[in-house]
Amino acid sequence: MSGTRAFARLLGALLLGLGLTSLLSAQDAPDQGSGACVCPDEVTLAEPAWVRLPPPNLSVTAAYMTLGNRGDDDLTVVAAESPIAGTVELHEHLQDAAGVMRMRQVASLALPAGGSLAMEPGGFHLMLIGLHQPLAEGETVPVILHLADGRTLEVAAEVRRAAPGRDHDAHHHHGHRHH
Ligand SMILES: [Cu+2]
Repeated sequence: MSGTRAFARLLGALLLGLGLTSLLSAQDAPDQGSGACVCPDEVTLAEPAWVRLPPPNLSVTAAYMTLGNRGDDDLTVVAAESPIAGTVELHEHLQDAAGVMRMRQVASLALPAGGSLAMEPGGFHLMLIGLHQPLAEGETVPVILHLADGRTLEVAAEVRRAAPGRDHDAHHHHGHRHH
């Protein structure tokens, strides 16, 4: 009797563990088995891709993601595009002499062998310029990256107000302004 009960408890724990594991892996490694990234074998999507929801009437925004390179060769991102934007530029953020953060276009972004390329707020990012239509929070848009060797990555980026897992803004809703 007790053996059966112990087995049932073990099975339950196993199932719970599996459920949690699949939940966690779905968040941590969206490239695995999902359609989040159509990438070369050695390229992983280490952090999910997302596009910042732009303010209304602004036709410019930025896309972020972290790529991993588990291969033996350094890779270089040389261009990007998206069907939702007229132009996509590779950008970096820099502090100028006056201490002001500015962004500027760069010709390429390095994805070193065994390393990663973080595109995140305040750092490297993709600038989506000339949005063809307003974006909606929660929708998924394709972003295509071109590597120097001619291969491409197609990533599904979710339109969000803030970075996944860094959703501090959610706790600071100022709500609707009443005039
Ligand atoms: Cu920019």
